[in-house]
Amino acid sequence: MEKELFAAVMTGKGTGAISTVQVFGENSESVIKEIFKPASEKHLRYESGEILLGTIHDGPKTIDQVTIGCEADSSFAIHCHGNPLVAELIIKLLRKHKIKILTDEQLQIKILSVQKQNDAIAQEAMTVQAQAKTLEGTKIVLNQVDYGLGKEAREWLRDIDTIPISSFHKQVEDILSNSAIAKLIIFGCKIILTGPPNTGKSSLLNCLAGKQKSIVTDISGTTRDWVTANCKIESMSLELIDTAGLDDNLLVQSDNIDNTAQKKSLELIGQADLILLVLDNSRDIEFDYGIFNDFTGKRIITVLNKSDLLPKFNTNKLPSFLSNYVKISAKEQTGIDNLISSIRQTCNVADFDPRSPICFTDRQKKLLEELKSSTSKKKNRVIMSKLLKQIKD
Ligand SMILES: Nc1nc2c(ncn2[C@@H]2O[C@H](COP(=O)(O)OP(=O)(O)OP(=O)(O)O)[C@@H](O)[C@H]2O)c(=O)[nH]1
Ligand SMILES: [Mg+2]
Repeated sequence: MEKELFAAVMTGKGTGAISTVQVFGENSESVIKEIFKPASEKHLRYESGEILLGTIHDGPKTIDQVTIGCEADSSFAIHCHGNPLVAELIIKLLRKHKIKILTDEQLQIKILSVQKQNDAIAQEAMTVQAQAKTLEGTKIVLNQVDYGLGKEAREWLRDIDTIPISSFHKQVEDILSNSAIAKLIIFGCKIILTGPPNTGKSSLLNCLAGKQKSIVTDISGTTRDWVTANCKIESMSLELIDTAGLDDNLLVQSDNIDNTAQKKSLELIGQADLILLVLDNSRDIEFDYGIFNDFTGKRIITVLNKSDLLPKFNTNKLPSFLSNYVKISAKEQTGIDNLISSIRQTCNVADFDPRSPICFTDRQKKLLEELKSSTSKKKNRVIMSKLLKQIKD
């Protein structure tokens, strides 16, 4: 039976200095030999670790001068010039040779499932990438195999005798804090819209979700049940939750529907990744910010809505943990771009490098926590090996 071969452009869509086209599958060597003309036959070996210089050609026509990295187990990386047209011509040529063209993520998964059966991080990456809410999230997870966490753990094992334990601990701490950011990109970010009644929370949800999801009226206390909407903003998948306006008078009242809605609002605030506190910029109201005292460690943005009207709100009254504010008008849809960039900055996702080492499963997190509190070299070696190989206790 004929063996299937696969290829993908592994580099980004734009023009760069070089592009990489990866060819993978049993017999890929024979196709490479057909399309590649080496610069010299001397010492020519298509073996793992070799780098070959030459040209790719389609019959008599030369496509580009390239280097080819021979990687383990039937995998070749063709590094050509960065103009996307060159990579496109190579892909076209590979298609002629009955090679199936995949996206870079699809090819990475194919390679992981064949080559990395004993690699615990690779196996976990294959499962988790399918659950990722954004393409950026998929990339972060897949990058942890050859770069990120996998690379870090392999280097730790290599350097364990020369690097002081305190330096491992620092690196583990960085990984754990980066993981909290990556989690928002991979699994999505839960954002709660809260604030006093009638400030425009439902209007803001409709504005961000780009559709009428929540009922908007000028009657205070319109939203009683919570309404959710999902939307994608750049690299983030947001779950927006609109809640009943927070009213401290209602909270102290005995059990009724409003009181229940108020309590539910507080519960949802506790579960959110980010709180948007929506206030009315056109009114000078008294509001008990003490309600948020329990949530001061959380990411909070104060949204001063109705900025299309005459400003009456005094921002000096905001306690310091609420002083990160953005002025918008949900009605006129102004200031929304500023709000979005504030969301990305507050969540630290704006400049997140997808190759940063992170953990993305409970197993990895548990092992890193163990590593952080261990001062024994012997124990650390075992933990690091477990991280890479899924060794049972
Ligand atoms: N001028 C102006 N009016 C707005 C703006 N945003 C909302 N409104 C109006 O304010 C009123 C309340 O809006 P909602 O979105 O229902 O407010 P809410 O915070 O969800 O209210 P509750 O659910 O009752 O807590 C409505 O009449 C909206 O049209 C805005 O940016 N500018
Ligand atoms: Mg509402």
